[in-house]
Amino acid sequence: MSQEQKLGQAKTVARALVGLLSLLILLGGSPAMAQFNEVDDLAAEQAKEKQELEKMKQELRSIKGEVNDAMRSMSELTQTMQERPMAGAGQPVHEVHLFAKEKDIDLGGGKKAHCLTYNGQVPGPELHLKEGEPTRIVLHNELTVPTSLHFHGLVLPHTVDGLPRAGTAATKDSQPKSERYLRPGEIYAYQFIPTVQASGYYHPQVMHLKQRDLGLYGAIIVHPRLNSRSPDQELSLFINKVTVAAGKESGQKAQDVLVINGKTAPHIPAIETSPGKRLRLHIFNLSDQAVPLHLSGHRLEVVASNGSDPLEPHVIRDTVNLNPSDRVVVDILADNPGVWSLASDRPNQVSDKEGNFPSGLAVVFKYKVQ
Ligand SMILES: [Cu+2]
Repeated sequence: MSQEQKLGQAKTVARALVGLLSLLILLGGSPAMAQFNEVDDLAAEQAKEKQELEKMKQELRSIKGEVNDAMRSMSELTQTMQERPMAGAGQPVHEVHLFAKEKDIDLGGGKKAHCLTYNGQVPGPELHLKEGEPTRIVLHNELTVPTSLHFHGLVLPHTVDGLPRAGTAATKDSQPKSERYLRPGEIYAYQFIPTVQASGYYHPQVMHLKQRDLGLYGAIIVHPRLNSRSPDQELSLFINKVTVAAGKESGQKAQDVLVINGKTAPHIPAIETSPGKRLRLHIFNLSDQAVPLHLSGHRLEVVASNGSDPLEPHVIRDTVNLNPSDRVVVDILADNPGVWSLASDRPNQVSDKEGNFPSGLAVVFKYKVQ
């Protein structure tokens, strides 16, 4: 074959190949291109997988972070709980001074009674303590007789509650029995860390209970450290019976008068609230009568009764019955504006012997005018 012939043949073969290639391209790409595409797809897939892997790693890292946070919170909580018995160390001390002294108290409507008081008021100051808070209550005896102090409803060491008693520092066993307590003019400090939430009241210990009847009492409330639902308003109500002595000059007859916080109706200050508020009342019955206490227009949510743990679910009542010495904690949702009454349901407890109404156990419960 000549050189030209060979060239012509090669051209023909090349043309045929080009034709075949064109056909293959038309049919969906050359095998070589197909291979290239596969490689591209694989690379893209690998890149995608890599991205997803990175994303998963990131998610894992964030989960790990969350787990670490949770672990940290758990260990902090455990530490706090382990530290509980030692709570209060290094904290400032909550100090309160109580002065036991005699005073004439106006029960309202000209009725006066000679009372024993803490700080010149009946009831004594309302004390608000916190779980774990170091507390010092200093009692100054300005009475003419010995006294003592008991924290009713609080769980305290024997070495604190009801002191002073025989054998303690402030007293001597050689002293006559009546002299063993906090003598007139003496001062005694009660130091403790409350560890359990409580709605209690302080008063002289059992040896001196007559002093309580004469006015020596006041609320002592221990608030929990973690409060899930705190009220907007909180107040304590002490129901008691006070004997008013006959007055030669005034012509006043001796009589028993039922009082709430040292006042008889209609002279008891009204409880004032606003729509939407949640009120918490700590109610103590120190009288010798059973009192069915009813609030009109509202319902009472009984939160605790006689030192119970907070009752869950709360019991709803429109009347709470308080036997002598009973104490209850009730919440009220102020959702019915108007002027209402919180009063005993027994007629003889809301009027006096002459039939005058209201007298005794009735408090106005009203909404502030806005
Ligand atoms: Cu008591």
